Amino acid sequence: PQKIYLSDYQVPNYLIDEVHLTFQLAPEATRVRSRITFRPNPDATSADFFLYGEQLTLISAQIDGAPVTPTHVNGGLTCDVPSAPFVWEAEVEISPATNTALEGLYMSNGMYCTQCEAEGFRKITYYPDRPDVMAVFTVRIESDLPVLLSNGNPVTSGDGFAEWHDPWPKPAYLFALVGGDLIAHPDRFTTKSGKDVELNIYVRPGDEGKCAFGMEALKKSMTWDEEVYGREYDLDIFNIVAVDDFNMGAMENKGLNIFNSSCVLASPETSTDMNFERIEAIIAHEYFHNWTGNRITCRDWFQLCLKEGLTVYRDAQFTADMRSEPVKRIEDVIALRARQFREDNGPLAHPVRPDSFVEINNFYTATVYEKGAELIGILKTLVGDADYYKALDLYFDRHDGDAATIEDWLQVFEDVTGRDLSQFKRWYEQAGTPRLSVDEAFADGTYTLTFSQSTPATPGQDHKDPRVIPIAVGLLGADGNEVVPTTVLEMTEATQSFAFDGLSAKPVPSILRGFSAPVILERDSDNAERAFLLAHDTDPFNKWEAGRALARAGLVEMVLNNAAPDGDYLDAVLQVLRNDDLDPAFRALTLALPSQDDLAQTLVDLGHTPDPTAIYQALETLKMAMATHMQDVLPRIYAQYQVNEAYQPDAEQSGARSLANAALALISRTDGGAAAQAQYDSADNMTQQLAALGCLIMAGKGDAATAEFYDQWKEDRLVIDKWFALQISHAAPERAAEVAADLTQHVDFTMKNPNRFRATLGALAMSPAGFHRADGAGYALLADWLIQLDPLNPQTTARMCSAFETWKRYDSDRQALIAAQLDRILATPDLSRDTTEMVSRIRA
Ligand code: BAL
Ligand code: ZN
Repeated sequence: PQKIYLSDYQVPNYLIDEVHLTFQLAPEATRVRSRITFRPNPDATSADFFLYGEQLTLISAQIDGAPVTPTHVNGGLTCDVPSAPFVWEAEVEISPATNTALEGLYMSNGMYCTQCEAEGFRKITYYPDRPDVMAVFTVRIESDLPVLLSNGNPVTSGDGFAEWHDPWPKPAYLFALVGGDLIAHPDRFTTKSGKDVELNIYVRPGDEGKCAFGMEALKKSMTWDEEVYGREYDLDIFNIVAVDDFNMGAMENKGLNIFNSSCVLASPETSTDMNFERIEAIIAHEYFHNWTGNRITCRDWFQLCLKEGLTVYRDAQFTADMRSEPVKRIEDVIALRARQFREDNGPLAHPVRPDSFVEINNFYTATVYEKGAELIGILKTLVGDADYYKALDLYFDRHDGDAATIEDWLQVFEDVTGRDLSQFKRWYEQAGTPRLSVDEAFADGTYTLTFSQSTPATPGQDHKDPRVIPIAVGLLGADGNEVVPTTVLEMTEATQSFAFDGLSAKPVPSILRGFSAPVILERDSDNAERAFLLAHDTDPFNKWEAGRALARAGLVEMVLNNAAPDGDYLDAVLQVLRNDDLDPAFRALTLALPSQDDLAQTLVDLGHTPDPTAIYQALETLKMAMATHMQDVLPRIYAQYQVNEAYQPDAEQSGARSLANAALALISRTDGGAAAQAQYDSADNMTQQLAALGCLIMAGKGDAATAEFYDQWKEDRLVIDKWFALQISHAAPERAAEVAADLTQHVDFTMKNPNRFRATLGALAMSPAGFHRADGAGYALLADWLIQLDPLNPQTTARMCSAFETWKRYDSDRQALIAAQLDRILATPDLSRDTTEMVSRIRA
């Protein structure tokens, strides 16, 4: 497959002023008529006219009203065109009902919907489908369906048709169309300048009771963006539509956001606290894209992080403001390490701004999104809050209506601050997670920290230059009091020392507070110091981090040397558990152990080959030790943190439930599942019902509840996704592959729904001990299903191949088994470009 390079970027040869589209919807024969006013781009170096188009049947084409016969070429068509502005008209036929790739116009449960990012619009009509070609769209939809939606404001509608006009020029990837028998959950919002906006969440009949939370989240997001970034909404209407079959979480189409139903529908009975938090964040994320993504878009797909990193950063700020800042930071760092560090450390590592790709869909990654967001955080730390917001104001002023680049973004900061950001730019260009090692010295009242940074080679990048790393440090005295509050050290060299004067004794450092940069801190520390920081650090992130480091160290000893659970760890965590002054959500996070995958990577970093079974067993042994060590306190905690008020998915209640459920998980290891059964029987919300079911399965008492759960929820597809995933994630490792295989035979399993596919095969891939079973059954099952899914849905198939990205960590037997599966996938006839690229990169 052909690689595309950032360095080959050329401006478009033709620009567009206006686009008129008419859709006559029919499941297998939708007609799309386009009328596009083109003009030559004065900056272009070529007059060639090329329109992308895939899976289209061209019915007719005209230029300035005269029929033309374009030449079909790979991926589109070319045509002789006038040298002055001209009108292109075409009619094509497409088949939404058979579009299982869920890209372009497709059908989901009788409803028409679209997904055009990144390059789906070319499956709708012939078009210069690239983000730097922006146009004003007018859309007419003809269909008997009661709800017909597109971007922008409604113009007119009548029996069997509706017209929409979007006054804001946009690239084709932000186009959207929906047609269906849908019900609106309506509301209104008044912007700060007094503009009245109609809001709707459209859902299929039966889901209308699950919209209220999403609507509140939308209104909160609109207010927050006005208050924090000064950004107001800019159309008369904002529509959200929930769709069951969707490859991503959601999509920020101008004025018509389309959501995976799992990312918008919520009710206490069917959604967990985590679901609620995630839905709030995704609604905010898509809404915030209206400015960071839509009003200012990307020049080309290499700049994807320009909109995604910034928008993830903004949604994280929003969640921190709505909920708890430290808890959000800890959750984000756990996810960053689990997904992005893992990616950065393996064959799929790529820069936050990649410089080449075969299939852009393969670059909607944790690196582009989450590391991209970390880079915004670094920049904000380096320039300070005031200059950050000044730079953002300038960015919105200067680039409103532009298709911009990372260079444009950095220039704004350079202009506001006078700083040279060329070294910072390396963060966008160099893949890999920097390792930061630390030496310390104390003499004559001066404490010196010496840091060294290095980044391992990544595919295609052997050499790495030092980056600018903001290292937030605080120092504590032996009595636990802070002697130096948080100070940001700006590291720019490969090795650099920083001195703190006037200290009466050697302090205990708290380094990388708030996780001030996405690096791996390599510091020789001992358990006494970790326990000290867990008890005394004033920085909540590093307090949690100390507990995690303590847990990790003990678990490594258990895996490698068959050590007993570390008593110091058990005591330290017990102190945290008992401390009612601490936020319950924070305590729950401290009680949670590093994941199997985290431990596998830790062992690799220490020079060992991880044994997935040994890691699983060490975690089980430690959990049992925690359950017995804390036996006297756990029932008190469990009882104390029951919520007696009506269910609210807010930070306070969900924090209490998370601590109570963490206690329940430990109690269930010693009480035979009695407490979990009681909770299961009385639960009136999904957070408690699902937690109890998980505990029952782990206690070997889950059969009856698993069957009951299915009977109760069999009509609710989102709850049944949870039912599929939980049985696999909580299965004993030796049984996980069989449980997953059995569930693929269940009447409710379908490969056509990405959520269900991920709930089944994705759950297996995310259960390391089960997935990495020594006989390769997990690998074979996943490969079987990826091979079956690929012809239907290449995008989801390709993304799920990342399950294999850690394969080189493991022993030679497992590597051989995985290599055989990767080769089998690659040898599949007609394998998609998406999957071919992913598997080839992993296999390399
Ligand atoms: N732009 C794709 C979905 C999202 O990041 O919001
Ligand atoms: Zn986004």
